[in-house]
Amino acid sequence: MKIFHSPKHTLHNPKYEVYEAAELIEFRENAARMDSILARLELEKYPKYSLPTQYDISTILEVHTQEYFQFLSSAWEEWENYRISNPNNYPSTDYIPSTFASNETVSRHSTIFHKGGMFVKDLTAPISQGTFAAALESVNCALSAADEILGGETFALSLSRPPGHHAGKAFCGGYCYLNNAAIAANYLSKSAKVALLDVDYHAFNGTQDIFYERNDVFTVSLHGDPHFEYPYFSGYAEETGDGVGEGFNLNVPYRKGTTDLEYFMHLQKALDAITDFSPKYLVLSAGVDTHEGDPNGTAKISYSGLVKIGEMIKQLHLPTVIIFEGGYAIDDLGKNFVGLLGGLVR
Ligand code: Q9C
Ligand code: ZN
Repeated sequence: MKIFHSPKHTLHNPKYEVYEAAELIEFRENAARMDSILARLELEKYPKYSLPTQYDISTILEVHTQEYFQFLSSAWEEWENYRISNPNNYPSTDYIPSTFASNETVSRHSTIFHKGGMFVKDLTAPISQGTFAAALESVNCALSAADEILGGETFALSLSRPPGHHAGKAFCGGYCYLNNAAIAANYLSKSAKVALLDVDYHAFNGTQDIFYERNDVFTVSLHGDPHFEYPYFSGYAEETGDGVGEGFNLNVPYRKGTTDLEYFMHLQKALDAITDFSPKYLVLSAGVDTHEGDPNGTAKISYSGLVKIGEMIKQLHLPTVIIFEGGYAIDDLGKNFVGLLGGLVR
C-alpha cells in the first residue's frame, strides 16, 4: 500500500481558533498531528511515504466553485494588503472574518470582508499565509491515492492535512478548505460507481453539499447528532438527497457518549447500505475524533473499537482510498489512526 504525504502541510499553521466564549484557543488542527501519525506508521513498519503527483486544478473545479476557489487562493494576500494599507499598523495575522453573510451575493461589493463573510462558515477555518498551498497539496495526496486504486491497488492512504470533509462547493469551515475526499470520489466516479463512507466524529456537511444531487456517488456519514453537535445545520437522518440524488445520501447520527457496541451497530447499517448500492470503489473519510480521549468529540470509542471499525469496513472487500480527516487527542492520535488503518489494510 502506498502512502501519500507532503511536508508542505506545515505551510498551513493558523495560531488560533475562536470558541463561543469569545475565547481564542490554540489551533487544534495543528502540524503536530501529522508528526504523531508519521511516527506511529514508522513504528508499525509501514512503508515510507511518497510525495504526491501534481494535478490540474480542473479536478478541484469540478467540486468547488470558481468563485470560492479564487477567494481561497487570494484571501490571505488580500487581507495582508488591507493591513498594509491600514493606518492602524497592526502585525501580520491569519485571516478570520467577523461578519457573516446569509443570503447576500458578492456581486455588488467584493472586498476581502464581503468575500470572507460569503465563503467562510465559522470561526474554526482561519486562513494563514500558506493555507492555500497546503490545501492544494492535501488534494494532490488524495488524488494520488485515487490513481493507485484506478491502477488496480486495493488500498492507498492519503495523509491529507488540512482535512476536507467540512468544505462544501463554496465554503470552508471546521478546519477544512478543499474537500480532499470529495475531489477523490469525483475523480474515481468517472470510471465507476463510488461510495464515500465518513467515520469522522463530525457530520460531513461539505461532502453532503457536494454530492447531494448526484446518484453516482453514494455518501454515508456516521456522526454525533447535529441536534447537539457541530456542524449543527447538517447531518440529520432526514437529509437523504435531492432530485436524482434522492436516496443517495445517508446520515446516521448517534447519541452523546456512544460506546463501541452501539457504534458497531450503526456502522453495520451503513455498510449494508453501501453493499446494496454495489459500488466499485470506496473512499473512506477516516477521522478518529470518535476516540474516548478526543477533546473535540463526545463519543467513547476505545482503541480496540477503532481497530474493529477498520476490520468491519474491510468486509466490504472494496478497493479503498483512505483519507485522513479529524482526530485531536494528540498523545494517542498516531496509535488511534494507525489502529483503524491496520484493522482495514492488515
Ligand atoms: N465549540 C474536523 O474534525 N468545533 N473538524 C467547533 C466550537 C469545530 C472538526 C466547536 C470542529 C471541526 C475535520
Ligand atoms: Zn471531526
